Amino acid sequence: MFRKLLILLLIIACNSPKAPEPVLPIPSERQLAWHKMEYYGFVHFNMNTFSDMEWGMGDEDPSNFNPTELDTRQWAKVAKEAGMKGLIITAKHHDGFCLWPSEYTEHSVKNSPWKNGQGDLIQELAESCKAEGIGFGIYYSPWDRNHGGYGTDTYIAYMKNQLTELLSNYGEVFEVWFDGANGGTGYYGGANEDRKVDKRSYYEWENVYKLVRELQPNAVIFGDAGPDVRWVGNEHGYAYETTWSNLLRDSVYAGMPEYAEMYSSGQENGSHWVPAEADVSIRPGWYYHAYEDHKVKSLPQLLDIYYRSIGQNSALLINFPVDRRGLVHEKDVEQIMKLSTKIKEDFENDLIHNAKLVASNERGKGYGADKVLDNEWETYWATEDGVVNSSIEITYPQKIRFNRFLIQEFIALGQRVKSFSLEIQTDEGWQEIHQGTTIGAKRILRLDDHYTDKIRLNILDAKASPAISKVGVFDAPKLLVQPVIHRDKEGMVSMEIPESGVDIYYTLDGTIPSKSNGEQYTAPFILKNAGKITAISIDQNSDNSSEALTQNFDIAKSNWRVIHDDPNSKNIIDANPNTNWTNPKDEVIIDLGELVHINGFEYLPPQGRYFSGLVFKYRFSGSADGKNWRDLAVGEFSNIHNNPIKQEIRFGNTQTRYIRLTSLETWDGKPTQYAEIGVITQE
Ligand code: FUL
Repeated sequence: MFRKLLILLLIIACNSPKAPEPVLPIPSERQLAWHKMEYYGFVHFNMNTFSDMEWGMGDEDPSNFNPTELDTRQWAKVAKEAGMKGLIITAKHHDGFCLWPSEYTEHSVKNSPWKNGQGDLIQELAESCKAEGIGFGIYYSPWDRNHGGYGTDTYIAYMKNQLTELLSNYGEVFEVWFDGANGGTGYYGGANEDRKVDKRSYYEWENVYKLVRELQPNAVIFGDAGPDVRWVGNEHGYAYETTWSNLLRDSVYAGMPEYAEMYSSGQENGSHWVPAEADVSIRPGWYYHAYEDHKVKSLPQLLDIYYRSIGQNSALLINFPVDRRGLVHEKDVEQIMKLSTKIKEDFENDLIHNAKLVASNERGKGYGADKVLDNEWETYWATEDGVVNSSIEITYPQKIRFNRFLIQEFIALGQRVKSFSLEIQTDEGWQEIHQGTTIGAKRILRLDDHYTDKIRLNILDAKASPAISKVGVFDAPKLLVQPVIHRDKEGMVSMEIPESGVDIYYTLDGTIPSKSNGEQYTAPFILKNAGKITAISIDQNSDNSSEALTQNFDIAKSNWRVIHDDPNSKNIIDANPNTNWTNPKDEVIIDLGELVHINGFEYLPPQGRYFSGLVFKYRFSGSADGKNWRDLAVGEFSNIHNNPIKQEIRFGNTQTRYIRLTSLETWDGKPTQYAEIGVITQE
């Protein structure tokens, strides 16, 4: 009996083809485990949170670190609910302040009022991540603007000691994140000077990596040059149309100036497996600043990031700038949850399961087209050796509608595909709807709606026979967000939505638009007078719609003129919030072109990430002839620095042709800046 079974097994084994040969480089076990995480969170929280900085100098007083409601469990819960598989914490940023009571420095939580110096934030977060069942990672800045020995051997010993603490005392770590930004001015124990280091050799990276491997053998090490995971080369969260996990690793070092341009998308002939990780903050800054509360990324922005990172062969690391309370801010929570809901919706129903699959070539038993159907990483469709040009035909009993197509390579055998295309069958025959280059761990195509009963994925070029572990077909519901309404200086109104297959309807009487009420927006139109526009997005294929948005507009600024020689002064009446003007003087006069009844004025401060010269104390005056002035309002924009949104000041109705805004004091004493100035004519 046993002999018979053995013979049978032998026959089966002889008939099953061998797996394709790997194409080097290939991922290590730890890298493969990391690839499966795909999406995880970053937390930037330490001294900068309290000094309101992005890069502290290193001379900050530990007594400033004092969160009032710190709750690392809330962070971990948010990450978990958002679908993230782990959290990485800035244990020490460039300013050198340590979130754990390190034995090797006084510059840490142990000298802060938080928990009377008895707290250990790293411990708390490690426990919270464990309790929520997500991974725990450490960001450690090699650059240290506090340490007196930075630039010498003493600091390298310090760094190793600290890493030993971090990687020995807090359980399993999934990723160790080494920042490429390093070397420059700093406090350095009181020296207050500029210290440059040789980024290639100073940190003794080989020894540091050895230490990490010893203490955390399963952790991947992140750096510009890997060794395990590399930076994607920008802080917008985008990978590239062509993204190789292969990297010419020996040509790269952390912080090299030409990295982003030359290396960040990987190389087809890269020598080592060093996949990309796209890092991006949910707000403009990495650290919390109250003045960015109104700049949390919107769902369309976050969704775009998701598709351009995870959908382009990269992991995604989204940062939460935890606030001074010690909590992920409610606005950030709201947005990240919107993203996770949308992702779930988009990939809820994989239409591949209703199809019949036929491959143009199969390696044999165990490597058939059906292997792309299961959700197993380890099974895959592969062609015979030497057969590169190949395809899978996906046939449905009747026409389906789809707009997303997902492909995954079996990366354990290396990244193989160099180019592919997607076709659908139409009444006129096959029609190509997409051409792509790399696939890698995951590739997701965002497409217009297509109706067909046959889809064909063609592998056009590859390094060897392709090995595809998953293909997915989805009909993602439309992203129904409120239209963005813009009106220019001349009063020309335009509206935008991020997705095709969705229409915009609007009204001018304040009623809620629908397919039967109001107008469909098809082209820009003129609205010179003051008025309100209410707009909504409606799915063409259903009656699903976004919430309605009502936006008030005052009179168009078409006849206005800034009385100033500087050509940039016109930026403040161009109806574009992204153009500014810095006024060398304290006051600015605008000619409205005719006598106008006004009830108030508006000031929009600059909207860029770094701003100065925000008007704090103001005087606003009006004049019929530009000579005799009357003050209409004097006051202050109390919270403008924290919340630099449009300021609206009302006063009694008055008729004026010229308006003058005098900046009695700017927030930081710098010359006054404006994005826009406007008037309020409506009651
Ligand atoms: C950069 C740092 O300089 C930023 O402050 C932030 O930590 C970001 C994730 O990496 O290189």
